[in-house]
Amino acid sequence: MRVTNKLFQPLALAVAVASFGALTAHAAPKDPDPSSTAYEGAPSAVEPESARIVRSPGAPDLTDAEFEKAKQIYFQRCAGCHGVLRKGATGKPLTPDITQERGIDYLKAFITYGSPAGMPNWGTSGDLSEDEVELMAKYVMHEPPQPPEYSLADMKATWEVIVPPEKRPKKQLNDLNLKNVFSVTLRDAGQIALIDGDTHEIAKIIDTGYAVHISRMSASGRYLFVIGRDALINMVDLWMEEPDTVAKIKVGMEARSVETSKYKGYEDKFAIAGTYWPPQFVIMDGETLEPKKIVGTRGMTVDTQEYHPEPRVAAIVASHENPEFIVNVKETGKIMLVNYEDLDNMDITSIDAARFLHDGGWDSSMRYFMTAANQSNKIAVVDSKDRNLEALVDVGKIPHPGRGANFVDPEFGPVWATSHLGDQTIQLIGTDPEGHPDSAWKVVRTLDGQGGGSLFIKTHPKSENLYVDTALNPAEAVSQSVAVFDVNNLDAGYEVLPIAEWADVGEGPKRVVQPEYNLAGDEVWFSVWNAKDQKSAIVVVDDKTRKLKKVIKDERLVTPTGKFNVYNTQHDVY
Ligand code: DHE
Repeated sequence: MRVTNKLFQPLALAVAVASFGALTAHAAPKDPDPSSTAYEGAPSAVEPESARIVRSPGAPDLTDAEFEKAKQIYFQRCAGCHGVLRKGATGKPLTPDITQERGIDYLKAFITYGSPAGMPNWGTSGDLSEDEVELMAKYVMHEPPQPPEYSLADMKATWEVIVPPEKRPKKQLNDLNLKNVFSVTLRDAGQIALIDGDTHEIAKIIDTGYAVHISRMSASGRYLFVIGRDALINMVDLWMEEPDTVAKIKVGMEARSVETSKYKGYEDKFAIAGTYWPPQFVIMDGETLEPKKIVGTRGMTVDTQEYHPEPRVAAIVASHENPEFIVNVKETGKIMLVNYEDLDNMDITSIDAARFLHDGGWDSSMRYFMTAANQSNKIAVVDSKDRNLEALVDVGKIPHPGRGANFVDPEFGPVWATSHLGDQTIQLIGTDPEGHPDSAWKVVRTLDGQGGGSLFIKTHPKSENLYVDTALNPAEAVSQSVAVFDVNNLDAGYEVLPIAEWADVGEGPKRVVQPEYNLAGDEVWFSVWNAKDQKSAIVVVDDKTRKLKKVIKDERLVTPTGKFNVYNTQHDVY
């Protein structure tokens, strides 16, 4: 099987690389980690037409039509790893000083055959024709075309308050048990589903941005914020008779993260969104999304201290200890503590962590922010109270915790755990410097899971189970099931739950992704993520018995991925 289905872009490569094993006619590169390549290699939401062509001395000339075609291919296939400006991210830098020195034949061979370090074999896989390989080799010898910037005026031009605050309900007008509602990402439909956690019924489908990504809750639990990869934010009022979008804004060309202020006295006051392009974040009014303050993230890297023109904004969390947002700046490796008390005299503390900051979450005390510097194979620990770096912990290959999982290890006390994209391990880091000083900020235990390609890990304060997905593992049996450990008996190993089999949705990749608990902590929900034109489902597991409780099937559930329980997201319970 070769997947060329554009509707299923982010996974196409993982599936394709995995299936090369069976197709011996194709010489697949010895990619040690196909899952992570596929994950990072998703298409960029930046519109190629918007990027200005720069013809460069020393590079083979291209016609305007060739430039346009190359830009399309680049933004679709390459920008996810090499960056919009080709300064290097997961993939190597491809600036003309480097590419012109390598020369056209070298570049053609590289694009055709790939590399053991993870560059896909675009030519031999048949994804790019010989002409396209040559075109891309010539294209990368020119200066990277730069997409436009995005200013306050640009944002304001897209900003819409659909229902102004004074016209919104004064109390909840529907009879949903809001604390147990789930906002479910319907990725390729550009929608979210609000699912009633008590009845397992879809309460409402709401249109959102393109390739919608995550949901976050306001501190009061009333407003739901949803961001698409196209940087469109929808603010949904859950108190309305029929919850719906009350404000929206496009904050850039490509984005992944949104959050709202949670510090005492600032509940629902501000929202923040970070963008991949342009590299910046914006602070907005928490009730209307009016953009207030844009801050650029371009600057020097933490290690070599060289200028990076495109440091993307990854995870953002709201501090509970100070009136601050904590912002991961991916390519420079800096964590910014952004104080929102006085936006005209803004106080920003920049913490040097490690490059390629990505996702993360709080420890159980909600004082320490634990975040993955994924390609550096480290977890950075930020003390949000003292406002500094507490530790940098070496972990396995490409940690990917989501928000991580907090529980009490029988031997080492409170721990926060991460799984990995690049290996099969789950690692537990001690998080209690007062009560268990010997374990603090150390990997105290390493568990073996089903395999690499793990994206998310989850438990709940009321549960004794720790669930680990392996959504991007190349082996079907592994990507379609999850491992579950008993947190009181970790040495006993794991049980495998065949989630996709339980869903019984028929053909397709059916990747099982992102465990999420309900309010009571007695059910855990999994997405069975199929292609857009195939059947997907949500599988609800009884946490006590680890048995199937319910399969939520509905033709409106197109490509479900992330699920965000209102209460758990509002209170950072994980
Ligand atoms: Fe995500 C969180 C970036 C691909 C599902 N993802 C995040 C965060 C970042 C990020 C920075 C943390 C946000 C925060 O906490 O503020 N994701 C990226 C990418 O750059 C990447 C690798 C490639 C891309 O081009 O987008 C990517 N992500 C994916 C997927 O393919 C996933 C699996 C399916 C999908 O819906 O697109 C996916 N990402 C998620 C989910 C979360 C997330 C479900 C939130 C997890 C949570 O529990 O909080």
